[in-house]
Amino acid sequence: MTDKHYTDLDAVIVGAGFGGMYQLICLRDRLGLSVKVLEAADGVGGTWYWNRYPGARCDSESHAYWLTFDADLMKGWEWTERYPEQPEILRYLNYVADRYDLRRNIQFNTRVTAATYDEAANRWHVRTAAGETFTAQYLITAVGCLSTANVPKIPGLDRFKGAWYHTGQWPHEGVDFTGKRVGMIGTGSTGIQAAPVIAQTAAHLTVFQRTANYSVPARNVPLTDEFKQWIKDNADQIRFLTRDTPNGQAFRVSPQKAVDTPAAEREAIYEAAWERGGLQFRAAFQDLLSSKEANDTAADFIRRKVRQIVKNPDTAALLSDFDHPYAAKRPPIDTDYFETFNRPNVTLVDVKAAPIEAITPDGIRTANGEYKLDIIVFATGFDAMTGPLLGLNIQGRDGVSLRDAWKDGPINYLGLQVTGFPNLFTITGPGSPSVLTNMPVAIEQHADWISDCITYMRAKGLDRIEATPEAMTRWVAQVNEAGNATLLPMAKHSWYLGANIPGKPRVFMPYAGGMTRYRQICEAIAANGYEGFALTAADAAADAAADTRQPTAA
Ligand code: N01
Repeated sequence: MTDKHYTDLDAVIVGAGFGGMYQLICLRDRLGLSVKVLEAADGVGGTWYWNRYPGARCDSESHAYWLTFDADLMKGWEWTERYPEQPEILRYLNYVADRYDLRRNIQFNTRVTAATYDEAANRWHVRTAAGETFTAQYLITAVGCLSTANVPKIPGLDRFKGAWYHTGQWPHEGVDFTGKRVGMIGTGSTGIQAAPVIAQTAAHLTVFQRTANYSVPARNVPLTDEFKQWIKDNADQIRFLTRDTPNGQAFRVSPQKAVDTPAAEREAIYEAAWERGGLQFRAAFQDLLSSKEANDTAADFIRRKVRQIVKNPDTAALLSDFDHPYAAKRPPIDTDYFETFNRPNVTLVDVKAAPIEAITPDGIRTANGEYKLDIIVFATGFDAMTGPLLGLNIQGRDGVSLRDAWKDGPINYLGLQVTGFPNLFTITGPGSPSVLTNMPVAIEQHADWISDCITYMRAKGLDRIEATPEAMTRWVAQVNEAGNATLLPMAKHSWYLGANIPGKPRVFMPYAGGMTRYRQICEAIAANGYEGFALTAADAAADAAADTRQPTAA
C-alpha cells in the first residue's frame, strides 16, 4: 500500500458520473480552481458505468436526459432512441469527458474510504483505499443516489453452486442466460426492465415477486431524422421546459384533475396516455399524487390493463395485486413486462404469501418449496440516498461522524449541507428533489448553485460555509411537509422511505415540493447572502476553533 499525501487542492469531488463531471467543469473551467475527482470505477459514468444489466435503459426521454449548460454540447450529440439504453448513455458521458478534457483531473480506480475535516486548517482530508490522502478546502460528493447495491441477507447464498449477480454490479462481459434456469428476485424498475430480456434466452425464468408493481409501456422507438433535427433546432426550448416543470421533464403536467373529469372522458385520457407511454402517463392529470380518489382511478385503469394482457388469471391477479397508490413508489415503465408472463418459459412466484426462506446449493427455497436454478439475479435495489454518503465515512467538526449525525435519518439544509460539516456539499443529497426529478436537471442546478456559492465566498474573502442548526431544522420540517402533502409516504416499503433496508430509519428522504419551487428557494437563499448558512473567513474560523478549545475557568 502506498502512502501519499497531496495538498493544496481547492476541491475534491467524489464520483465521476453526471454530477462529478459537471461540477468539475464548473469549478475547473469557470472558476479556475484546482480540482481532483476521485472515482472508484475505471471509467466515467457513475450509475451508467455500473448498471449494465440486460434491458438497462433510462426512463426519461433522451432529449431531456443530458447536460444542457452548453448549447454546442447539445448540438454535437445525437440520441438514437426515445429512451437511451445504458451503452448509449455511457457513450454520451464519455463524449462529455472527451469534449472538456475531463479525464486529466479524474483519478480512476480510486475508492474513497474516509474524509475528515480539520477545523484548524479548514481542510478536508480525503483518504483512499490505496492509502493516499488528498487535502482540499471543499469536499463535494457526487456519489449518486442509487449506487450502493442491496443484496438482501438471505441465508445460504455462500453455498449456492450456480452464479449470482446484482443488477447494479453487472459484469462488463455480460451474462449468457442461454439454456439456464434463472431466478430473479425483485420487481422494481430494474427487474421490470430485465425480465423480458432475460426471458428471451433463458431456458426458464422464475420471477420472485414480493410486491406487485405498476408499470406503463415505455413505447420505445428509434428517433426519426425529423425528430433528431427538432431536438437540435429546439435545444433552448427543451432546456427551458426541463427547468420549468416540477419533475424536470420535457413535458407539462396536465392542469386537469382526474376527480373533476367525467368517467368516460377520464378513461379516454388514460387510454391515450397508455398508448403514448412512459412517464407522461403520470402527468395525465395533476391530482394523481395529491388525491387518493384521483389516484385510485389510475390504479384501477392499470389493474384492468394487466388483467387484459396477462392470459393466466391467477398470474394476472398476482401481478395486479397492488398495495400502494400508483407512482407512490418510483413508477416503472417497460417493454413487454406483463406480456413476458404469457411466455411458456416464465413463472411468477408470490414470495409475499410464501416468503423466501433460504438459498440452497441448487436454488431458492420458499415456504412453498424449492426452485432449482443455475443463475440468481438480484434486482433488489439499493441502500438509496444515504448509503453512498455514509459509505464515505465522513467526519466533521469535533470528530462527529455523518453516520452519527444521521442516526435517526438524514438531516441537512437544502439537501446540500449538514451542520457540523463545513465546506462539504452533497450533490443531490437527501432533502433535495433528486430522485423525484429527471436527474441531470437536479444535478446541474446543484452544481451551479455550489459554484455560485464558492464564487461569492471568494469575492467576499470568505473561506468557510456551514448550515446553521436553525436553518437545518426548518428545512427538515419543510421536507416533511412537502412529502406529507403527497401520497408518496403511503408506499410503506419504498426506498424513498429507506424501508427496503433492515434497520434503516424510516424517513421520507427526497424533497417532494417540485424542482421549480426548490430552485426558487435555493435562488432566494443565495440572493439573500446565503441565508441560513454561517459564512466566515479562515482566520475567524481558526479563532473560533481556538476559543472553543480554551479550558474554562471553572
Ligand atoms: O430497486 P427497487 P430497483 N425478498 O428498490 C424486491 C432507479 N432505476 O433497482 O417492493 C424479495 O425499486 C423489492 O420488493 P418490495 C429508479 O429510481 C431507474 O428496481 O420491497 N424481494 C422490489 O420489488 C428505481 O426506483 C431506471 O416488496 C425483495 C425490488 O426488490 C431505483 O433505481 C431503471 C427483497 C427492489 O426494487 C431502484 O430500482 C432501474 C427480498 N429480500 C432503476 N429485497 C430507469 O431509469 C428487495 N426485494 C428506467
